[in-house]
Order: sequence, then C-alpha cells, then structure tokens
Amino acid sequence: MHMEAVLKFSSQHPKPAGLILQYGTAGFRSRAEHLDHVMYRMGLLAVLRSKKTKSVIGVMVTASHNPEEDNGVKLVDPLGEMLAQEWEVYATDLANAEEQGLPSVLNDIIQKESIDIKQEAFIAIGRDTRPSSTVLSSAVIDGVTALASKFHDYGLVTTPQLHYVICCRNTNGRYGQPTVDGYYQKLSKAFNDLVKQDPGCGDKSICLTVDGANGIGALKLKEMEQYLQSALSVKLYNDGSEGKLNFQCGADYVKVQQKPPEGIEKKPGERCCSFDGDADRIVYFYNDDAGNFHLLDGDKIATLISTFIKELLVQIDLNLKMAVVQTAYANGSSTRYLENVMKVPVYCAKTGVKHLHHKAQEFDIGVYFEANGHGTVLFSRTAEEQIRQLVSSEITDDKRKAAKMLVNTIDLINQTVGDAISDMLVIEAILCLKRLTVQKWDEIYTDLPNRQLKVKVADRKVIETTDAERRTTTPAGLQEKVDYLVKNYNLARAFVRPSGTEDVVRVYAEADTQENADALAYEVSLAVYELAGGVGEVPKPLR
Ligand code: 16G
Ligand code: MG
Repeated sequence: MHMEAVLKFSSQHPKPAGLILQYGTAGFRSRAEHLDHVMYRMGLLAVLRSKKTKSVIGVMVTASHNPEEDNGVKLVDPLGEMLAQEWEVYATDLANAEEQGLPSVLNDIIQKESIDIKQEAFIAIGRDTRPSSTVLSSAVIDGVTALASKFHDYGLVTTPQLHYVICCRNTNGRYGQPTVDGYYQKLSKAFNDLVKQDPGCGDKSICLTVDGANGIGALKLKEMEQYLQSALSVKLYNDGSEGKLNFQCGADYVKVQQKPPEGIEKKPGERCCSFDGDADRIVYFYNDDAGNFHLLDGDKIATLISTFIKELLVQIDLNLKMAVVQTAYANGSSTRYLENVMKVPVYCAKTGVKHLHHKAQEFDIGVYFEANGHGTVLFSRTAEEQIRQLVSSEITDDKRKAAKMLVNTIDLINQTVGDAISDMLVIEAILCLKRLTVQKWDEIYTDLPNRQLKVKVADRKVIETTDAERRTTTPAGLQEKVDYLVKNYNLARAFVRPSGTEDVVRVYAEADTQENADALAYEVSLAVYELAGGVGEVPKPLR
C-alpha cells in the first residue's frame, strides 16, 4: 500500500481535532467546513471497496435536502445500490481516525476483508450544485490518487444519475450507456415510446410545473428537455438561477411544511412537483379551487405506479409476484387501500432507502416508496426477461401492447435508486395514459390527518425499536404508554423512533381528524420527554 502517499496527501486534508462523525442513514452529513478530511478518506475507502468488489464504486458529494451550507458524501456500490451496511463501520472508523492512525485503520480493513491490494480500482465521482461541493470532490480525488487508482469525475450530476452510471459500468452497458447523455437517451426513449402507445398523449399535451429546489435536478431537467420532444412541456421554477438551494422550496420543505414552495406561480388545479436538492425524491401537489393545498406524497405515488403495473400484469397474464414496501410513516389509508382494494401485499421496512430496497428485491416486482417521496420499482432479472420475451412471442395485439408498455416502464424507471426525474416521467406517462387529472389521482384514497414532531432527549440511543420501528422495546414503559394513548382516538396510530440523521427523537401520529392527530402527537411527545430523558423545553400542546 502507498502509506507514505496516504499520509502526505492527508496532511492537506487535516481532521479537525476531536471531531467525531458517523456514517448515518445516507452517508456523512455535516457543515461543509467539517468534511474535507472525510471526503479525502472516503476516496481512500472507495478504492478499497472497489478492489474488494472488483467493480467501479461511486462517490457522491451531496447533502440532499439539507441546507446549502451543509454537505455530505455517500458511497455507491457496484449495482448502483447504497454502500453495504457492513462497510459503514469502516467508513466511520476511517473518518474518525487521527491522522497518524490512518495506515493502521486501512490495514485493518484490508486484512478483515482479505483485499488483494494489487487489484485495480476505479472510482466514479459526482457532485451536487452546493458551492462547497467542488473543493470537497477534489478531496475525494486526492484520496483516490493517494492510493494510485483511476477515477472518472462526472462533475455535476444528480445522485440517481451517478447510481445509474455505476450500474451501467459494472454490467458492461447492459443497463445503458454509462454517461449522462446515455441516461437521457435511455429514459427519454422509454418515455416517448410509452406515451406514444396512446395518440392522445402526443404534442406537448402534458404540461407540468416543476420546483427544482434550486439544485442539480433543475439543471439536469433543463438538459434533458430537448430529448423529451414528443409529449412533455415543463415549466421550471426554482432553477438555481437566483434562489438558494432547498430554501423555502424543494420536496422536503413541501412535505414537512405541508405547503407549496416559494417562487412558483400556479393556478388552481395545476399539477406541480418538487424535487429535493440532489433529485432523488419527488412529491406532487396542487391547490384546489378553494385555494386549499393538496400534497401527493410517496404513498400516493406508490399507489399510482403499483396500480398501473398491476393492471398491465393482469393483461399479460404472467404469474409474477408484486409487492409494495413502505415504512412506518406510510399513511394508514394508503396501506389499507393497497391491501384491501388493490389486493397488493404490503410490507413495512425500517426508514432509510437501503432497508426498503433490500426488502423490495425479494419480489418479482417490488415497488418501494417512503412517504417523503423517495422510491422506485425493482424488477427481478427473470421477471424482466419474461416480460421482454413476451413482446416478440405469438400473442394478441392487446397483450403485446400491455407487454410493450411494461418494457417501456422497466426502461423508464431508475431501478438503482429513487430518482425524481425518472419517477416524474413515469407518473406523467401514467396520468396521461389513464387520463387522470391530479385531483382524480388524489381522490383514489383520502390521507388520514397526521402530525410529525421532534423531541430532544439527552441520548436518543435509549430508544430502541422493533417491528420495522413501529414499536419501542426501551425505555421501559414507553410502548405501553403509547398503546394506551392511541386507544383514546379513532383510526389512530403512533410510533416513536430515534432519527438517523439528526440528534432528535421523532414522533408520528395519525387519527381521524387533524385535531386528534395533533393531540395524540403531543401526548406521545410528552411521554417520550418524561420516559426517555427529555432535555430543554417540555413539549406543549399544538392548539
Ligand atoms: C435519509 C434517508 C431517507 C430517510 C431519512 C430519514 C437515504 C438515501 N435517505 O435521508 O431515506 O427517510 O434519512 O431521516 O437513505 P431520519 O432518520 O432523520 O428520520
Ligand atoms: Mg435526496
């Protein structure tokens, strides 16, 4: 190993004394000025991971929906998945090692993983539009260079674009061309072909207002527009030309605040969507004639997409098992609708894309979405092959049309990770093909009123959960108390979990009315404060 070079480069990326960071749910996230050494070291780790897997590994510099001043880094595994969980601890060890200790941490990983250090490595790097991302991604490059490895810097890309190119590179182009242009070509061809199945969907008939969160998604959607000649016309706001990234805009703002982003003009009934800062999440919304805001979140998206796919599956008559994977945050109405009306099996996974993705891989077709708008559809290799084969076999025209539409859907969806641009195109195609207005889509089921709150406690690790985070096992008495509180309301549900990205405990409650959801959320917060060592202000009733 090139330990001298590692130390030499490292001195240009010193670790602030005493700083301890964790590889969290989606990588490291912090204030940008705390991350230079982390980036350098993730360059080193990516090389080891690349040697271990004998594949191209990705490093994405972004802090997603977090404020512009923050930044972060996530590693992308060979098929475009998130870094294997067993390696997260290496990432944390490396990030927190004192400088002189770096060689021994690296050697430890090499030994534990039996890495052949002579194996070649190749790293693909991407970054979002944050001002700090340029210098931070060059720190990643220094890490790769210190270990004498090769890289390709994709520069400004959305997170899902980087996941896409990684998958392409490691499957010899079977997934597509490993370039941003290849991404545009693959998705736009699939979209144009899909909407062409219906003559009513041509000629810019689809018009959509997009909030780009002043981020990379806006930039990339602009680049892509020329490829989408046939059907879609986009009105892009918060395109980054003046506003601040994620500030009063973007998918997270819209979902959490339950209100439209600043800086967009929209008429009643007009369909709008918001991307987050690295374009791996999307939510839809509109205002009704009375001016009331309506949000269509990940649950509504999962319902729309899985219904569409299920209808096509019925037509082509293949025996494929489809399921929807949600988290505890999924609105109870969506789960009930999917299970009882659509007869689609629904599973609950822990929060965080890696958990949902993993569960979704168990089915022929696994649709997964977090309520916050992150999600995609996974098709197993055999399911995909069966569907593709059907198109060229002896079947009725109707069946062939359905099979073709499924093939287009497979090609349109970014199966590596949730992707705002790809999800948007899938949704727009479905709405057009099914002649659904955003109001009609919204009316498929009615969300139960819900409320999310945060509680500060001395140590959030005192809360341990089970059953995909729907129940707590510690501290003693908390779950019993939550159960007792929930019983006082109709259609109610509540749960408590420690955040994986912030130093808080999160509380979720839903019930038959907003008033009841608010009251229940407050009561549960108080229980957390009292039983889990709350600090600072005691939670107050919301009304
Ligand atoms: C991260 C996760 C997101 C999850 C959120 C929960 C990825 C790519 N992102 O942003 O899926 O919903 O964390 O945050 O996995 P929390 O633990 O603070 O509630
Ligand atoms: Mg994101």
